[in-house]
Amino acid sequence: MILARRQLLTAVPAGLMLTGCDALTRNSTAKAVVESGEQATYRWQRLAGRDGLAREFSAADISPNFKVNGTHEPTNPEWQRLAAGKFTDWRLKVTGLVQRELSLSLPQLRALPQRTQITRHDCVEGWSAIGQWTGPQLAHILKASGLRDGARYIVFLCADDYGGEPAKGGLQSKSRYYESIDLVDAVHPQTILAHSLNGQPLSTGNGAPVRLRVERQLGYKQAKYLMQIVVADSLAPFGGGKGGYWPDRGYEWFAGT
Ligand SMILES: Nc1nc2c(c(=O)[nH]1)N[C@H]1C(S)=C(S)[C@@H](COP(=O)(O)O)O[C@H]1N2
Ligand SMILES: [Mo]
Repeated sequence: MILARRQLLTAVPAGLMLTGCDALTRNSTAKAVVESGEQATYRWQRLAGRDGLAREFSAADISPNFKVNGTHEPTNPEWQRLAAGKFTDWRLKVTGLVQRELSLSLPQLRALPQRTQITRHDCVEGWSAIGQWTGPQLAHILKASGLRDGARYIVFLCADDYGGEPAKGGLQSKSRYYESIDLVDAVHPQTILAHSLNGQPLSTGNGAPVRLRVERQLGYKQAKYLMQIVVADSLAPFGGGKGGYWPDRGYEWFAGT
């Protein structure tokens, strides 16, 4: 199944691999093929592999340079102010269908049990990088907040406004980056809120101070510059309603690898 998915991605003619995360969506045939692959992968993971782990690598496999993609540095004044203060005032808010709202500082996130994992990040643009990520499991945070009836999705709100590129379908305006996952991925052991890459605090480019790692999905799901987590029963109220910045522009919401 995993191989079939990769073959679908690599089967797209090189000429379609232009720039940005839109390469696949420029061709409707390629899009249809990829969409059927996405749905098959979603069903496969949900029915057969709920707890299946993404492959983990050894320290020797770590890429010397983890490419920065998408936003390189948020221009949002609030994020700029927090960065200038070394993120001591940064708080991750956890709101929505929770029993207790949370507001977590970096030291609080670091005080939770930590998971370190060396995984491969695959971007739809056609590049990959292997990195070692460290942070608390999202499951621990959701255990602390509790979930209320109706909770179905975890939505991640980021600090950056990313500009839509004219060639893409769907919404084109500059808008806030966000992403979302279902509860199966939310409680998966490899779903962490990473504050470190290769043993160092996240660089600005790689998503400081904290980013999502949801290792069984593609690069665009790995939301950087996290500000808030919302537990929701529907994706309709967020952004363009499709569950993420790139899903609003034609990408699959479930981006299984
Ligand atoms: N907030 C935010 N998260 C983001 C992006 C972004 O532009 N803004 N780009 C996505 C894409 S397409 C990829 S491939 C990865 C890139 O992460 P990196 O810069 O650490 O390589 O982040 C994803 N998460
Ligand atoms: Mo990407």
